[in-house]
Amino acid sequence: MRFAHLSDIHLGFQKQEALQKIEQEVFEKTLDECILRKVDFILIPGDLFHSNIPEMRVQKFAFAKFRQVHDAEIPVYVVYGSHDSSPVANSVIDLLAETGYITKVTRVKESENGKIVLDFIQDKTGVKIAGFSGLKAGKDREYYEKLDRDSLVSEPGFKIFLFHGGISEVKTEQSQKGEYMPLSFLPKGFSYYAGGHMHRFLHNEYEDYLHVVYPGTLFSGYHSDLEENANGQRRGFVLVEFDDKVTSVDFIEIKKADYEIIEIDAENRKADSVNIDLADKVKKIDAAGKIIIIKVEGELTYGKTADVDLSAIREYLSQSGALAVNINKNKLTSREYKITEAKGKNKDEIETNVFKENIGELQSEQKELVGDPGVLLAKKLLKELGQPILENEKKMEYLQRMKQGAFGILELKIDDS
Ligand SMILES: [Mn+2]
Repeated sequence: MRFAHLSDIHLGFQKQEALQKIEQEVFEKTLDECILRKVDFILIPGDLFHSNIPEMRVQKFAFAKFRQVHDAEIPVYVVYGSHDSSPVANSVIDLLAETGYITKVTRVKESENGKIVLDFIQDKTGVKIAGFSGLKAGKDREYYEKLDRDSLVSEPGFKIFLFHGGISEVKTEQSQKGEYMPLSFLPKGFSYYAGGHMHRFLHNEYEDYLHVVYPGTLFSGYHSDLEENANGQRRGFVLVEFDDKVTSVDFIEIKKADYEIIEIDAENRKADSVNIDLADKVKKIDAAGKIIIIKVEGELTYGKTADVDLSAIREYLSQSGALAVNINKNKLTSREYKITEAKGKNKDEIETNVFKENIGELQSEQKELVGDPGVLLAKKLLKELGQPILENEKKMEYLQRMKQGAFGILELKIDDS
């Protein structure tokens, strides 16, 4: 018998059309592989979708695919991840569960002494499955602390535990940031621990926890995943063969795109020299049909970060037939103009000091933009733009309101044509 384990697909994450296409294709190809290999069931421990309500385009292709899996009589067992759950609203996961295409694993009974008792689901193969969803920010720990592990440990048979979250013991230096929980939070003695959340494939074995496995993302759920793809990180799902215990755990690679990555170290350089270097490196690669990742980091000695001009590079690359261009200059700073940290007793004072220090580094002939008037103006703008969207307000209306407010403060007329 065999089962497939996939996670962190983050359907709906991609914004560029070419990348959306790949996101869809790797998902479909993976489930096609599951059908082709006649797996007995599929496990998805979270972040199947990037948000609890992804756009209709995404829901449509996901439903179509899960219908095929359902028609092939392959059950799909799911727990929520941190991305596709919502503490207050329904999730597309719930719709898929209502149609019967997937089964939500977490069956919680709260016992009298405040312990959380989990029930098992039994698959037609006889395998017993229990699991815990990933929740947002800090809630996980609270629930795991209340988890009644004894009842889970004492259950006989081939058992699988589904979970979504990082484990301190499997964490490496390259692991993503965030919260990690101790391995001991998981119930001991299961045959397989199907993890989600870690975006790279990991298969670890411990004394009381055989086979703690994370398949990693299928394509990408963070921008850094694309960077890792470009640097050769394999992506795919996990195929597990078993009888009364696990007999093999194989990583099945699902390859979809070709990449080129250009990394520029801008440390101690001038913006102009970085631009020349970039143009040079971009001309040397064959961009056709590939995803191009550009990463510029370091501290410039001269020129603003905006002087590192990537729009021309983007234009050149798309004309050379690049499939998509992903640019990251989050870690690019400039000595000439750098946001300095400012202290203060309260929010208002900190804001004033941040603006004072940073505006102090600027020169402008427009007197209202510098000095004390500049600080006042910046604070007014910040207050205006800090307003949240109103309940029942449409996004377009909100954007319009923000624009009017901000332009009003700047005493600029807006062209609404
Ligand atoms: Mn994820």
